Amino acid sequence: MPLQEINFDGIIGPSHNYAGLSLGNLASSRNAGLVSHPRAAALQGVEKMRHNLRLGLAQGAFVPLPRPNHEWLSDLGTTADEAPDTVRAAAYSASAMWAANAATVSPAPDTADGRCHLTVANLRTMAHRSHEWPDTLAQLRLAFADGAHFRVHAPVPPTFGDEGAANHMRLCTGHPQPGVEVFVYGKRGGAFPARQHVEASRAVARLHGLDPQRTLFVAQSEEAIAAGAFHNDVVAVANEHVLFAHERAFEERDVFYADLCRLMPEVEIVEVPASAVSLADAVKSYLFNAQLVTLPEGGMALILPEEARETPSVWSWLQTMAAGNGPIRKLLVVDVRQSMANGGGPACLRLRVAADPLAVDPRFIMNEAKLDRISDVITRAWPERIVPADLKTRDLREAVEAARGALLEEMELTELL
Ligand code: SUG
Repeated sequence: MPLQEINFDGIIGPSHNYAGLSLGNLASSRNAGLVSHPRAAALQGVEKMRHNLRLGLAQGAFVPLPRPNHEWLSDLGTTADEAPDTVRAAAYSASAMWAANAATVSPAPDTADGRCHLTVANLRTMAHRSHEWPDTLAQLRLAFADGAHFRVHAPVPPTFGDEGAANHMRLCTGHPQPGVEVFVYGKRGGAFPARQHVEASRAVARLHGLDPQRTLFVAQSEEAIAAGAFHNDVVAVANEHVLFAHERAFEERDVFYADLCRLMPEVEIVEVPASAVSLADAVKSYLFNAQLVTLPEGGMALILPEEARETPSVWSWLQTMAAGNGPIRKLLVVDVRQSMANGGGPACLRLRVAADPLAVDPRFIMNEAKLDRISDVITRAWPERIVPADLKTRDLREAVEAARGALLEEMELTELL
């Protein structure tokens, strides 16, 4: 089978809760302490995968990580019972659902050795995300074990923050063709942290054996980070030859666009002016956190969160765009509200890997029957709701651990237990 884009979604874990852990992520801060609904959240995620399968797209999934993370708590000299509340909440976070932060991926046509390279992200800026990588690495090494096709790298040293594919875009004339890889980093973010360090991006590009002539390092605008765009994928997304971005996404927009046009004359830049959609509306609606996909019948679609349809400036701009002559013709809306309330839209929930699906461990590749079985486990085993005080209880801990165990049994992935 030829190389194609596979979207791997993070299955939303049974400990999904709103702990307000991510400074600079406005939804996370705003919704801190709310009651979460893990079962509904995970079912929303499964329905998004089903929606994409029905479009004829290749779909994969990653399983939730072990929560609470006892190993991490033990490294901190504590336990789930004794840890301070914020540390306990960090140990319980289901944040690995946002698979766009799992790793950076360079498909085989771009790399020196002709293999697809993945570097797991160290996620060092946020405590609750900094302990994801060892379990994510184990999972990636299982899913992409075929050394003839894949090389999976350990994270770059935590001196430099790396947040994975959320700060990386690939432009190409078609997925099997060599691409231009764009690494977006942050310098400053006003009161908020800039999570992606340029040296981490440069290290990933070197480890992946990318051609320096076809690799760009682009600074995210300080204004965008300060407005709540804690990752580039909150203000820009690319697919094949199309870049869809907010006018204020990049620090030196003109230089970036000129470089891109020089390296890829076929590029089409669909830019949303700030006069039509403010950065605040872009962040609130997650317009750019849509999945921009190429449909099997041709043409591109945006898979948008409901919040984009509910934001008048965004929806009216989208309607005009889709009716015009541009490359994006279809607007498809999905409900991922539980994830959105923690700042994760449709694109955050997936990691794109352009590869031959037959080279991937089949346990991670989805079809409708598998999604039915996964949703049965979720319906049976995921907690219906979590209030912050529940994290202190043995009942919740046992329920969360049993739920993950049941899913791994169902997916025959018990080596990840
Ligand atoms: O890292 N939210 C995640 C959202 C990640 C979205 N990913 C992309 N943009 N690709 C984050 O800020 C909130 C957890 C909490 O507050 O409970 C959280 O981690």
